[in-house]
Amino acid sequence: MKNVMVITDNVYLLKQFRALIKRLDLNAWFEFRSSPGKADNSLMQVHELSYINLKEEWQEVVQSYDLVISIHCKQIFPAEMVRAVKCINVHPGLNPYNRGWYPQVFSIINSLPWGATIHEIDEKLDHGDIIIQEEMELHAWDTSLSAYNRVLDKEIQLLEKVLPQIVDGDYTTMKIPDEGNVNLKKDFKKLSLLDLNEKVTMKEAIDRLRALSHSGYNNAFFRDDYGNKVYVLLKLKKSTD
Ligand code: 0FX
Repeated sequence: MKNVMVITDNVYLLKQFRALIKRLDLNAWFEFRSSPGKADNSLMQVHELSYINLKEEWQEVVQSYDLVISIHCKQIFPAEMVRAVKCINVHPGLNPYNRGWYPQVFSIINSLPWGATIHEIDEKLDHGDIIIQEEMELHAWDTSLSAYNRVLDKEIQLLEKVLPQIVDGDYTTMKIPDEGNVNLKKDFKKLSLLDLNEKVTMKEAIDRLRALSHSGYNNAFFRDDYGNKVYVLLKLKKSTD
């Protein structure tokens, strides 16, 4: 029986993952944790997850677990920890393209391939050897939100295919072909301020706005003549005829 720690800060994926392991009936015991201050705390309390601070507690993890799975865990895994225990990441992007934050946002803007990847964690962000990945299409009518909703389900589908092998330590991997590119939270923040005098094509404008349209978040904004901050959210609809 393997001891597996699953760290997630995403309530939807937590629910889907719990349902998945029930279906798969694996020879493993799963302990679930989330990150202090990173997850939606009220929702995580409903799901009875306690926190783990990896910087402070990684040695205990190494001693007690055979495998650690990050399913949108917001903490960077300490290098000492990833060297000492097998760590796997479930990522909403197609490594090595747009590694890091919010891959669908950046792929809408820079047209680099996008999808979902499950990979071993090494010392660099979204960089380790790939266990499985699948490219997904971004439609002209996608916003950040519509693409994001699709990739969450793809991550679970990929987990369904490889989780038994991951638990058994019986899988093959593929090296990333090159370093690709990385986006950080500050790169996302930089996209949010719209310069009303910037000259761009209509495609560039629509892509920037739809990439920043994620209902529930105020992302893209401009300042009016009085200094008011005005948020912009784009709504797109594919014709049915
Ligand atoms: O947890 P997560 O879904 O994913 C992020 C990274 O994109 C991912 O590469 C990393 N492995 C993981 C640990 O963290 O991110 P989130 O729940 O903070 O946000 C989900 C989506 O919501 C994001 O793709 C874009 C959108 N969003 C989020 C924030 C915080 C916005 O549009 N604006 C925001 O301010």
